[in-house]
Formats: sequence, C-alpha cells, structure tokens
Amino acid sequence: MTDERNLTFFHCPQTRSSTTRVILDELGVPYDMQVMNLKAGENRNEAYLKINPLGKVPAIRHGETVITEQVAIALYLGDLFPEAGLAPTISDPDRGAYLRWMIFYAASFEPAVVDKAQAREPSPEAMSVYGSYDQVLDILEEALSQGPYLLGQRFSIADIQWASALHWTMMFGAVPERPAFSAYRDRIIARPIFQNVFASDQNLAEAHQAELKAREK
Ligand SMILES: N[C@@H](CCC(=O)N[C@@H](CS)C(=O)NCC(=O)O)C(=O)O
Repeated sequence: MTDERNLTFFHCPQTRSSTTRVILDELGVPYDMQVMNLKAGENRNEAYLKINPLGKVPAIRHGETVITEQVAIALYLGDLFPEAGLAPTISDPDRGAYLRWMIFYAASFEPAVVDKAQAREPSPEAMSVYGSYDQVLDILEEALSQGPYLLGQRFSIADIQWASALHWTMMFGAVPERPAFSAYRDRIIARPIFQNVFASDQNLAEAHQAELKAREK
C-alpha cells in the first residue's frame, strides 16, 4: 500500500541530519527538504521551534506527525519503507540486533563520546548509562570486526548510522582510528549516496557561509 502523506525533512548541512539525508536517499523515497542555516541560527526561528522545541536537527514531518531524534527518525523511516529492505521487520531474527545497535548508538556511544570530548569525569561504572568509554569502543570494535556489516552479510540503516558516526567522530579525534573502525567507515561511506550527500552538504555549507559574510557587509 502506498503511503500518500507528504514527507518533509528539516536539514542543516554537515550535522547529524546528514545521516538522515543518507538514509532517505538510500531508501530512495521522495521528500521535501527544508534547509536551514545553522550558523545564522535559522534552526531557532519560531517556526522551527514548533517542530523541535530544542531547535535541533534532524526532524521530519510525515503528514501531521512530527518526529525528532535521529534514531527515532531512522527507525521510523526504515519501518515506513520496508520494501527498501534496509530495516529488519519485527518478525525477522535480525530485528533484535538491529534495534540494539541503533539504540546503543544514542544511549551509550553518544554520551560516552561527548563526556570524553568534554573531558568530563564519567560517573562510577554502575551509575553510568554507558559503563565506560573504553568498554563502549571495545564492544563496537568486536561487533564491527565480524563484518562486512553490523548485521553480518546484510547492509542496513544501522550501518548508515554507525559509519556516519564514526566518520564524524574520528574526523574530530573524539574516537581513535582503530583499524576495524576505519575499515568499516571507509567501506560504507564509499557508497555513492554517502558521497553525493557529502558533496551536496559541502556546497550548502559554503553557500551558508557566503550568506553570512554577505549579511555582515
Ligand atoms: N539528540 C538529538 C541531537 C541532535 C543534535 O544535537 N543536533 C545538532 C546538530 S549535529 C543541532 O541541531 N544543533 C543545533 C543547535 O543546538 O543549535 C538527536 O539525536 O537528534
């Protein structure tokens, strides 16, 4: 059954919403992209704060339904377009691992990496939502070493999420270039859609920078 509701995607180039953009393009579905200039603070305009009161991207609107939080959006889109085969369905034996790795990203990896990057002392292990930064990386390394994909032989949205995360965090030095991480990232981001999104986002970011400069004059 075709879903006729319009899909709008709220995007700022070279941010977490770039991952959502790759997911949408890998799914091969039509959507309307609303681009905001983050450096000009457009994500804090009144209209966008009605979409996400935190002013954060990504967000999507599907018909009347608004969804924020990149992992929620990724899971929603994968389920909305099952014919793309990028998300194991509920009865699929891979569904559990898929959910695990998607949530591990938001609930364990992100807080671990942000605490580390901010040089914040982690909470005592039993209180910490992620255990320790090293544990998180070791668990991930073990999973990625099985390869070629997180779900074994099958490419999924979890790979888009993780390759994108490793791409940015290793670029900024927040995660070390362990061989298993680099090999995995390189393999996934070589996909043409990743490369197209990187190039298009680079153009958008440059245009936003130019807009800012023009306004300063
Ligand atoms: N928990 C949110 C985090 C989103 C987030 O931090 N987005 C950043 C871009 S990478 C943002 O919109 N920052 C703009 C701001 O706070 O002004 C998610 O996973 O979607």
